[in-house]
Amino acid sequence: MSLVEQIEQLKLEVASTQLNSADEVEAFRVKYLGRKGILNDLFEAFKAIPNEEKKAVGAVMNGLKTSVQEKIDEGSLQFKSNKGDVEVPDFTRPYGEWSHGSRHPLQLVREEILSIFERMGFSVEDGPEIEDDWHVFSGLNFSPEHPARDMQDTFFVEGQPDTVLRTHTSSVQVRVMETTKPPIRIVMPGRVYRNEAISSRAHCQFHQIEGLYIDEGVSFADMKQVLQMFTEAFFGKAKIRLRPSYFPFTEPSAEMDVYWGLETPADHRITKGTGWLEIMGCGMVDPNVLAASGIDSEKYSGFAFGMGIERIAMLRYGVDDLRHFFENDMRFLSQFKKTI
Ligand code: 2NL
Repeated sequence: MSLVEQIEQLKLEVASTQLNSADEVEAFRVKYLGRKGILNDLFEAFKAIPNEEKKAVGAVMNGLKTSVQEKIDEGSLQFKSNKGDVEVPDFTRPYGEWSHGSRHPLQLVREEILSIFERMGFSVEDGPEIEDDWHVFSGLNFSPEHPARDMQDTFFVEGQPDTVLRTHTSSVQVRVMETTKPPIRIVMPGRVYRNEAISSRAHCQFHQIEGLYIDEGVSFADMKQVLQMFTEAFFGKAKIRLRPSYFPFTEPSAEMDVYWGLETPADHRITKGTGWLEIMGCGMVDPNVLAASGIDSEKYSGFAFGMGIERIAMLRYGVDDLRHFFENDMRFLSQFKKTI
């Protein structure tokens, strides 16, 4: 029998072999591929044949080797060895690298502010961002020619002159006043829109928290006390001052400053050398605003306030550029990770 015939014979044998256990697979492997196995014998014989026949014989030999290997692969897949070398996972082990996300700094600040007011008896209200003129302007004592109604300042829904993106969250407070009998004690967080076409970098979205407190006999002194308690709870700074100001929806109106101090160079920079920082606007709700929502302004009075969350977050975390809040750069955001 020639070498080629011998190999062809072996191929048939391999093809008809049935491997029925892991042991049989291993025995088969040793028989064919072992150090003293059939393929090594054939290789020895191969060395002796004339050079001009080597190419043809080599090809048939390779064919045999491939079918042997296939048989072994097939068998070992079917009869996986389980002689204790399979590691059984310990399901009670704690998961190793659990990477938690982080909450957005604006969200952290928002939650902290809300929880301070909730502890003082305020409840949180929510409302639509797409509003009508009444809830954003007219119901809040804005005169028909007030500049905030200008296309330059407010986004209008195309073709619908009565539909705007709210420019402050007071619109929700109007909705609550229309449907609720005092006492009203609410805080209203949310996104607001301004059409600030000053530069391509200008931001058109901001976040605000506004508050409203209406009851019989609510005074300016009550407002001052509530805002002072808030400032102390949030910033840990107790000294505030109120400066006269103007808003269409409050009378009298004021800006509230907190005494930040002048200890570090940064304090000098952010307070422009004064030590004082403006935190929010506030005032006694204008009787016209109460009346517009059907609240008896002879019987009830109230105060309201509003602050920008971005500004407060910049102060809290020492962020020097508003754009960090909107770019979603992981190097910025991951600094607000809390460990659980
Ligand atoms: C600011 C100033 C303020 C209000 C918001 C308000 C709401 C109602 C009635 C009266 Cl329903 N007033 N809100 C009052 C004073 C100031 O915000 O600088 N915000 C960023």
